[in-house]
Amino acid sequence: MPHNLNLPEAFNAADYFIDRNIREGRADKTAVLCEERALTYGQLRDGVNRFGNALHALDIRMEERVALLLLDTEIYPQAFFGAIKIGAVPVCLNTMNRPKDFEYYLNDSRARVLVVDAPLLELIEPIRKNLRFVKQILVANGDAPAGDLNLAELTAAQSTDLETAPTNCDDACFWLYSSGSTGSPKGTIHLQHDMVYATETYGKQVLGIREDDRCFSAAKLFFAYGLGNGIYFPFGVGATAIYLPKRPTPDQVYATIRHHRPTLFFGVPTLYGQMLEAEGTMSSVRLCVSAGEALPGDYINRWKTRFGLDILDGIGSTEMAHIFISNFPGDIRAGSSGKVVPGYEARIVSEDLSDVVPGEIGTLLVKGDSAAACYWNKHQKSRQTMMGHWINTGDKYFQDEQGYFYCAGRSDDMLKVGGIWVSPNEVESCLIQHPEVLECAVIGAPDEDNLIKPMAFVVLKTPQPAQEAMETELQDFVKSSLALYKYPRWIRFLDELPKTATGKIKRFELRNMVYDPAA
Ligand code: 3UK
Repeated sequence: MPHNLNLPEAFNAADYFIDRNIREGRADKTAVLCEERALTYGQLRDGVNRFGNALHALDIRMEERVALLLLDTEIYPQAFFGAIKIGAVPVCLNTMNRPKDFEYYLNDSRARVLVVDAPLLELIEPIRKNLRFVKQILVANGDAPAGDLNLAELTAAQSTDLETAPTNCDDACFWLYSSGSTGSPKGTIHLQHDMVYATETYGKQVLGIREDDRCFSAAKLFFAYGLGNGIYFPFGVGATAIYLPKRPTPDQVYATIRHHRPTLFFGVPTLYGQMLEAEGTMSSVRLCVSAGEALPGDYINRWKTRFGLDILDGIGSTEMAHIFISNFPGDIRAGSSGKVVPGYEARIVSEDLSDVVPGEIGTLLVKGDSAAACYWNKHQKSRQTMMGHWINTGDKYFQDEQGYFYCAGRSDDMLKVGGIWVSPNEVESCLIQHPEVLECAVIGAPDEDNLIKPMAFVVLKTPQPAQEAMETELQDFVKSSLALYKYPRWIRFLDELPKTATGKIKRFELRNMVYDPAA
């Protein structure tokens, strides 16, 4: 057995996270709260089974992909585990992306079914004719156009009995797309046992998650982070999940907390920053978690002063499914990512893969059985990242003498913006398409709270006196073709970009201009 969970070879994650709760007597316990709606574990199981039967009716087989483009509602876990229960493989898609991104995900994954929330259907219409493998679109939470099927009508006609597919504990279970600095996003293949491993390690041993917890993740379910917080941690212990379908503004988040009274709260650093500026209560919450990018230490202190609550910062990744290095309750170092989560191992290595000494910066490698098997159809990238048992995070880290890990940037140019990847390359390729742009370069620059946002350096074909108007025009240009969070928050116009003798842009000089304005 490659992992130490003692799972049987014949294992299906939907049986573990859904049916087991029924066998253990939780049929009448609340599994999901969403706005004014509540679903018991019994109702959740029925919904999962109906969805699985609906896929059977559409002739979906084991191993085929089922793409989910869904808001955070009670439909999400039903579709996710309904697919898994029949051995099909849900692919969770980021709802903030643009139509051409979805064309890529759907054709790359070869998903045969797409389940889309009615308000998101407009993201699919422009590329519908380019979808080479999707044979049926199911519309959730609203009307379906001719040719598509209404999910509620389809599932209402199905039985609530469904046999679990005979999957192996090492079968593919779900995919998430992860972006890289160059090339296309990578379909990251997670196995049936991965969610169990993350629950047993981070979920139980860091969060101490219990049956009476109520989990509210402002980070959406389509992120690896939100998927654990809102689906497999709560269902792994028979707890209750709280979903917010709307955009997680501080007001929406505080209102949800007041209404549904979570005990565990999960957010990204930018949200904590916004919540510190807004009115609200956290009175029901026992513990807060931050991940996605480094949490400014100042937020931890201000949060503690205002609410008397700790925020646990921890680093996780799509490839590892969830958090593998974290601060612990009662053991928090503001500004650090904390210590290794039991069940994982971490190394910081130099270029020759030898371990560095404490204080020295190196590349962070991590080992643990929630690691993805590989990337779909990306052999070289899989080889570079999945190094046997060790996964290369691409992060630069150092460890202090006490064993706390500190983030020190990336080994590629990738940026984390509001906890989500932005590839400077992608923003540059977009900007260069503007007729006035001769050359450009994008780097990360700190905002007033020291959180990173994209900044562009642009050389115009003809110098413009009205730079502010041009800045707005270029920002709008990026916003119109890329996901909103990717646009450059600042644009600086230069006469030329600093380059090496071989013509490569000297990004470090651009960074110096930002961090040391005198340079
Ligand atoms: C960075 C952090 C400093 C780091 C994620 C929790 O973020 C998640 O997954 P992604 O694949 O990105 C992974 C990368 O993000 N990062 C994440 N957390 C931190 N850097 N401090 C942190 N606390 O570069 C990492 O390699 O989007 C987070 C759980 C599951 C996740 N997938």
